Amino acid sequence: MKRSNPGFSRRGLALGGLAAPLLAGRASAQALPVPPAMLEQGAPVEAAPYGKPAPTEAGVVRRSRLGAENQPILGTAGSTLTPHGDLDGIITPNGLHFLRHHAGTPSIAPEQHRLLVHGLVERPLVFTMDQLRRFPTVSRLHFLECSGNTPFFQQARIRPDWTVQDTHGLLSCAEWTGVRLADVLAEAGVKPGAAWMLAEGADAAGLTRSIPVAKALDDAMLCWAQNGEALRPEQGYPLRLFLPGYEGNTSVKWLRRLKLDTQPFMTREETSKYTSLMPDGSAKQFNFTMAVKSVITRPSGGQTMGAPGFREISGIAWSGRGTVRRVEVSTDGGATWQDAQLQAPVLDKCLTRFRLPWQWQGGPALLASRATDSTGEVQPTRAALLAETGPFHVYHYNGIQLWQVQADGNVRNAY
Ligand SMILES: Nc1nc2c(c(=O)[nH]1)N[C@H]1C(S)=C(S)[C@@H](COP(=O)(O)O)O[C@H]1N2
Ligand SMILES: [Mo]
Repeated sequence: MKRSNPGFSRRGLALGGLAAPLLAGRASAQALPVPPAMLEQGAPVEAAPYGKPAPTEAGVVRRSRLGAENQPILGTAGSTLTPHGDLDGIITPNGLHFLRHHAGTPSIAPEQHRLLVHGLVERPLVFTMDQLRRFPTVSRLHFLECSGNTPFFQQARIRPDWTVQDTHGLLSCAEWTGVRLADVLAEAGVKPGAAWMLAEGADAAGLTRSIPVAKALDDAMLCWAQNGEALRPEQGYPLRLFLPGYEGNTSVKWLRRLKLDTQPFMTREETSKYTSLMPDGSAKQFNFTMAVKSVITRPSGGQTMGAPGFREISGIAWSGRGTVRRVEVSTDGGATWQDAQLQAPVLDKCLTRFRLPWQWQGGPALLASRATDSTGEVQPTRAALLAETGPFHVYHYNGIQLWQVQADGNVRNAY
């Protein structure tokens, strides 16, 4: 079941301006029927030991990208996407955090889980979960984005019926809790010359990446909680590495081993995969940081506008390099731009919600958003990005997303 335009068509607002009445031609309060109340007792409190969304929200779910069904991928080596068109604010509920697995979700008993820290350290150490929890704890809000989010794809494979879930669903944002990796490494004692750290997962993929020790000592975390509760099994229970602002692949789930050395380890995921082929035939390797990016989530692909009048344009912006400084919105395909409001909090390497009031006249409109981050970097157009990267690029697409509002009120993907 798929909801088209949740919350958007429902609000058939027809404001003549922000100060005008919400709904033109509404009846006086006395003539309005009182909304019905339930006379019988509702479901008992014990019926919901762990709360779930209302049954009528059952269409707000993760799913794979439209068109991906035809790709010969294994069910354990796949991904499902966060439905950003149905969400608001900046936090992704745990049940809707996107999934990307290379060999499915392993089932790990936390009391049996161990983290080995070895290589160029004074004292090789093995930690239990209880021992890790004795370090000082930190909680931080950060986005996590797969570098394959928003595929480059040749124009022919891009579908006009894609929603923001299809185009930007390999992105989520949560409050992550754990310990600073720097504290754990201090316990082991980093030896001089240690410049790279291997991080290895306990899943069947044995996913391994080389991380600069500078990042490990900066803001890296070893996490066991997400939005206040234990990590979901799919997010790496009982322990995951979290590297704020880095491509999602490096935040190794089900983390079991860290090894320090002078050189990168040249694993499969950083040689044959997760590199970017450039037009001159060379490949970008260790391209970690996610660049500045934004997308309008409402109105967006698959939604319908309803009656002409007032609409709020709303979306999310983020940068792996710092905070979002500015988001501009265009309703004419980039000919003119207006500054959107950034809703607090605006945090480091975190989703930022932006909003802009808009009068939709009822005709076609081409919506776009353009973010600038705290380093001054501006989100490029698709054309500018393709000119720079060439046709073989797969990862790190951060181009401006266009949504076509049609005269009939349907919204379509137009990038
Ligand atoms: N051990 C392990 N870690 C992993 C993966 C994996 O398959 N195995 N997938 C990576 C990829 S490609 C991404 S984008 C993120 C996705 O994290 P999520 O599933 O919690 O959203 O985890 C990364 N860490
Ligand atoms: Mo990924």
